[in-house]
Amino acid sequence: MSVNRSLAACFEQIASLMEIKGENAFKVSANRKVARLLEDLDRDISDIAAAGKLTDLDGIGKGTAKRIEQYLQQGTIDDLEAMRAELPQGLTSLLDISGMGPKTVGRVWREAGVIDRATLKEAIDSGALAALPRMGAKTIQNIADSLDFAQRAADRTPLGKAMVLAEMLVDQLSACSGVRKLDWAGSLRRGCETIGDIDLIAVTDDPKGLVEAFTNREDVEKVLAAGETKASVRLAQGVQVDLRIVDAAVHGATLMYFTGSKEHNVKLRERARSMQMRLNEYGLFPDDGDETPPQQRGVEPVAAATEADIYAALDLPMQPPQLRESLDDPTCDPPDLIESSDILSDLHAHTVASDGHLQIDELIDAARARGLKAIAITDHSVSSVQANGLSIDRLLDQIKAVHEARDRHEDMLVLAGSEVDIRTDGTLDYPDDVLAQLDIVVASPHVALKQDATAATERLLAAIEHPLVHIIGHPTGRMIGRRPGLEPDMLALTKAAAATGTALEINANPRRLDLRDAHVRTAVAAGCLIAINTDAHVAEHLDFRRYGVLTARRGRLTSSQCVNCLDHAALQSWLADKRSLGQGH
Ligand code: DGT
Ligand code: CA
Ligand code: CA
Ligand code: ZN
Repeated sequence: MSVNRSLAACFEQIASLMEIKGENAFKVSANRKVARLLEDLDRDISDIAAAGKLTDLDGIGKGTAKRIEQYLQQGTIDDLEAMRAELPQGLTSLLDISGMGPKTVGRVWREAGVIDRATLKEAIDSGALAALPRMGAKTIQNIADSLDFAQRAADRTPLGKAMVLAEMLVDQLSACSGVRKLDWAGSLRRGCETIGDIDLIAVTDDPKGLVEAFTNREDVEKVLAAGETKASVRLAQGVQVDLRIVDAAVHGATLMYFTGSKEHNVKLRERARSMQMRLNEYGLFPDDGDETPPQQRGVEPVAAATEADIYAALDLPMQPPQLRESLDDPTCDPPDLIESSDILSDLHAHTVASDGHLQIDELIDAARARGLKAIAITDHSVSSVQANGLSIDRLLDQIKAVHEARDRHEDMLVLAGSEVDIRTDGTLDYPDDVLAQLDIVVASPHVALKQDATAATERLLAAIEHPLVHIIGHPTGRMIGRRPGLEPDMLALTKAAAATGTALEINANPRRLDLRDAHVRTAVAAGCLIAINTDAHVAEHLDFRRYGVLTARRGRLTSSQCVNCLDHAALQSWLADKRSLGQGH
């Protein structure tokens, strides 16, 4: 599916280049939407093109379809090449610098000869930027700081890091006097795998006190803005945080607006318009045709206090934040999404026997302390040499040790398992007679993660169809922001998994989140079972569960399709049935 990604990057670039050149905003946003659609698509765009169905996709018109087809045939898009030729190459990298909107980028390019980050730095240092009209010292200092920051924090923040930071901020700021509500919104509330910035929405009796407490924090590296009801800071941890303070009466409208996504907001605004109403961050108002924003004219909103009120007034089902992305239809009733409290087991965790840090009993205690009822001990297999994988003899000893532990912890279901390496050719690392002695088998790819898509599909299909395998662990092996991992045909994998009763894992480690949200959506639609496991190596890793649950919810998973929600009896019969079914294959 790498073609989807490279095409998405092309459309993203078309949008940026048009913006720099100052072209029509509607056309810019149409191209950006195409890029998102391609990113999230769960099928290969070339298959859709081959079937002549490109224009069936929402947001793809004839012109866009032509560009896609040209890219698929020639590997380039003429329009994009022409735009690129008109602009210096490094210009787009300036857009990632806060304070450098496309207009400014266009301007410093034309008026000061800035063509990339290096020449921007030069123009700042030489005073060339200061010599431009309407370019104050403060603006330039801001750009200089942002440039510095951008170089340090080139990437978006992983969900796991942003969530921990946001929790700390909410905890500490909630203690300020007068604070009645404090929530995070934005991509973090939607559970996206990476976060651009953290958005906080507060209701307080003392706005001034809260802004002060927020901007005076020790970990604030720079205050970007501080007003009466909003402030933005950059934390030393490399993340920007926006805080907005609102009246309790409009809390729902503001929370909803800043939760986004932008695309979801646009759909809701259109819905409001079709019902002769107007929706903004202050509420849902009757549309009286007056151009001045209704909240400034004292117009009473139809709904504003809670998100539920606004959805109801729009005659829409309440949408959970994780289903507010561009692919989600706000008019559809959301499924009863899985919650953390539905999860009863963790079926992939490591001990000191391989590369974990816990003894078997410590791992069981840590799982119990987190409310789990079952835990599978799944250390690495023989060929994972760096991870101290178990030889067959050591594995047999480990099975014995786990079964002894099981007898010491009668309240918990303790399963003797293994995380068996799926070798490059799809075969497993232990012989079948050894695998058959395990209560549970998680099979995962660890090496050859740059394998081509066809080989990757065959490799994973072989593991899925293996009668002794229960779960495919981190199926693609990707690491967010570090390596893309395998790019198998997910539709084929999920169909095979559904047919054989094999579960595909959402590895909840926030550096992995593998399956990713779009893959989960494919898997849920195919009807295959999903596991949400933490792959814990220390006790705290068991808390990664929530990131897996957010990803699952973004993929529309309900508890009925998740093996971790089975009680002891149901889990044991799935483990046994899976094998007896497989034998007859
Ligand atoms: P991020 O921070 O890049 O991970 O993604 P978000 O979704 O948190 O985006 P952010 O922080 O720029 O803005 C928060 C939300 O505010 C966003 O999801 C939707 C809303 N929003 C911001 N700008 C616009 C806009 O221009 N139009 C609309 N309709 N909504 C916007
Ligand atoms: Ca944000
Ligand atoms: Ca923001
Ligand atoms: Zn593992």
